[in-house]
Amino acid sequence: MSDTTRLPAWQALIENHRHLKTTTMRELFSTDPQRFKGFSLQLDDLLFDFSKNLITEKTINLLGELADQVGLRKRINALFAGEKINNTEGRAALHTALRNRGNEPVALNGQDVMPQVKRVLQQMGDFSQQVRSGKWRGYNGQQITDVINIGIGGSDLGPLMVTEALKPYACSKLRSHFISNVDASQLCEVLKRLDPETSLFLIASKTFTTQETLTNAHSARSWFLSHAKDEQHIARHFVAISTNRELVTDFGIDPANMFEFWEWVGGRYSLWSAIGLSIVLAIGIEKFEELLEGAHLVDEHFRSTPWAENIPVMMGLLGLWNSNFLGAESQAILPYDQYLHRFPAYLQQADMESNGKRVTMDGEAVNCSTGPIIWGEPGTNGQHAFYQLIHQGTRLIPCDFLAAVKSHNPLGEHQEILLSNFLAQSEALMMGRTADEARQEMCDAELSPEEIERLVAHKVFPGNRPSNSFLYRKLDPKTLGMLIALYEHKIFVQASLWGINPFDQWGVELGKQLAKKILPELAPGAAIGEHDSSTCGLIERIRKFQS
Ligand code: G6Q
Repeated sequence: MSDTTRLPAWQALIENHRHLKTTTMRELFSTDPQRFKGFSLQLDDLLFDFSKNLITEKTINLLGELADQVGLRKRINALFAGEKINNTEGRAALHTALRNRGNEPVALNGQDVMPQVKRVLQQMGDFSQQVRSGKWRGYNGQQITDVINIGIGGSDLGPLMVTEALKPYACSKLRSHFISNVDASQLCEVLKRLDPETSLFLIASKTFTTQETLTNAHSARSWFLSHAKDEQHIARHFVAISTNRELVTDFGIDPANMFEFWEWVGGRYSLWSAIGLSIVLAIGIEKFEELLEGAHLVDEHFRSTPWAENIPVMMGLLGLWNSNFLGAESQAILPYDQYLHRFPAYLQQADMESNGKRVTMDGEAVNCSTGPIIWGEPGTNGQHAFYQLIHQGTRLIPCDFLAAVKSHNPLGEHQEILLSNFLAQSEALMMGRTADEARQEMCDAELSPEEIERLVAHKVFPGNRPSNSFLYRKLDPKTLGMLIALYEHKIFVQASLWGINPFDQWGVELGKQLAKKILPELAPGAAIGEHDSSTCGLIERIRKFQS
């Protein structure tokens, strides 16, 4: 794996950046009235405007050359071809097969995976139809009213985010709940509101070994049995989503109630698989298929479109430009769409677990910063909280703004107010406000000359701060599928540019191992093992308060 920072295009980008440092986006916009046209792309109902970045056509060409020089086309082909691109785990990453809506086969080790993908999708559709229609009943003959997904990480964040985002399409007779944290407070608060006779638990775990999920699943099972009394009733109230048939059976779930997926589906890329069962129960199989169609549309776009017209490729390249050349350390995700309120948290895992790596696929140290810190909150709330730092702080924070033109809840002027704020923020970040403009404004407000000079530095906005805008007609399942797939591929593009493996997550292992070692030490009277003095001190304090 060659060092990306030594490639000719990287060196040329350094030069390009040196040149661009002497200009501003404000100037670039004023000298080119066609800038929006040149730096925006359209796919179906979605518009991607990246004109508010510090780039010229030359930058875009050089970024495209960088993509060529790292062999991005080959990487994309390998992804779709089911090659074992997750080299540290010896696995393919074939989430694109889960949303393959065409008729073409998808081969993995010479075998078409599509028949099994379609079979599970059919099983999800049949099951959800039974539950939603009231045919599937609890042990006392009552209809199911509450669906509780128990899972964590990739087995929680995706389905939770999508279920929230597509609430307008949800069945009003079924309430959705998501339990992830091993902190019992989350489970107990939900159980308080449930009736065991009408509750359906989905135990979502790829491995079926995850400590948090199994602890929550066992507690839910005990709670259920304390009411139902008979283990036979479990079959009507617990189903599993997993790759591990044996452990599912050991837990007491009938394998007939197991929804299968496969090792080639990474946890954080799994909402398209049986892990999406909670979504199907909420919105029905037809709407779920529309979500898959949106993602498939982006897959086709991603694998066949030239770099300069390829939205996820441009997202990846611009992110790299902002991080590695302009020095940005984070990336804010700012949906002006309340239904997307879990989107930043979902992307936090998708991006940070994928690209939070410091060695290349060959184990060599990387020579530049990799995955950005992803964070964000819906607008307009964030404007009254942290935007101050984005506008006038010392750090450069590229922002992704997302908005739907049409609201699911048209009410008075709400949507126009929301959209005017969406537009104003990216304009303000790009334009800023000069000292002269600030002076003029204060002069118009009849402030004294002394007061104006005292305040002017505080009223200046540096501007020249980059952002992308995503504008779509309405947040429907297809559009959501497109948005998620765009970000998934953006992450893949960046991993390819940096030469890292986005599909493993060894970084989560060490803490897990230590927690297993510490757990028995928290028992009364148990010996405390060898730790640093801070950890020992904390353990002793816990034990003191426990007693
Ligand atoms: C995602 C990660 C991780 C995983 C959880 C849950 O890519 O691998 O977040 O999804 O640790 O794992 P299980 O589904 O196996 O319980």
